[in-house]
Amino acid sequence: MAKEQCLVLIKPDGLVKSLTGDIISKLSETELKIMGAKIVQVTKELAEEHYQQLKNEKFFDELIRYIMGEYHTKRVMALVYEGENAIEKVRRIAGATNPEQADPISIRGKYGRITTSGVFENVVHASDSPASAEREIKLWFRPDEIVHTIYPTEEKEIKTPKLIWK
Ligand code: IDP
Ligand code: MG
Repeated sequence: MAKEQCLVLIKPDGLVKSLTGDIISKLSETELKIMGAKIVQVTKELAEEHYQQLKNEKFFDELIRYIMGEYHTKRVMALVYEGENAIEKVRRIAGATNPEQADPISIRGKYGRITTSGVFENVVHASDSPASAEREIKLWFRPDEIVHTIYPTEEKEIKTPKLIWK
């Protein structure tokens, strides 16, 4: 089995409930390596791009509000995990999409809930295939934010104003 990557997001409900430590500890059982990690304030553009495949679902607008942090805190933790069978290992520990159907000892089973308005607050996101992992990692991370080059890169001269310390 070849080395695989998996994008993990700790969603805003996970951050507001201070579950980041528990989630990262639980995921360490996989013995996968973390290759990148950061806290992100999710824009509408990023949210819609991330969940592009679900844009025709009736829950899409609420899902976008949820991942942007409108219900909790405007922060998401994004992590890149790498290792053999990474996607299956992470998704097994994450649990089923519907937190009420998730194994009670999985992350979603333990900490997730469905709100009365029907939002699946399921605490984490995990890529579901190598192709979606590649698409998602490239969406959430720049090449220099990951400790080694997973996907081919190129050097390009880009002149844009950059925020620096004053
Ligand atoms: P996954 O996160 O287990 O891969 P997807 O089908 O890719 O599941 O759905 C992405 C996210 O959309 C879910 O994690 C959940 O937050 C939300 N979602 C999926 N299905 C439903 C639903 O039936 N009702 C409300 N939210 C849903
Ligand atoms: Mg998915």
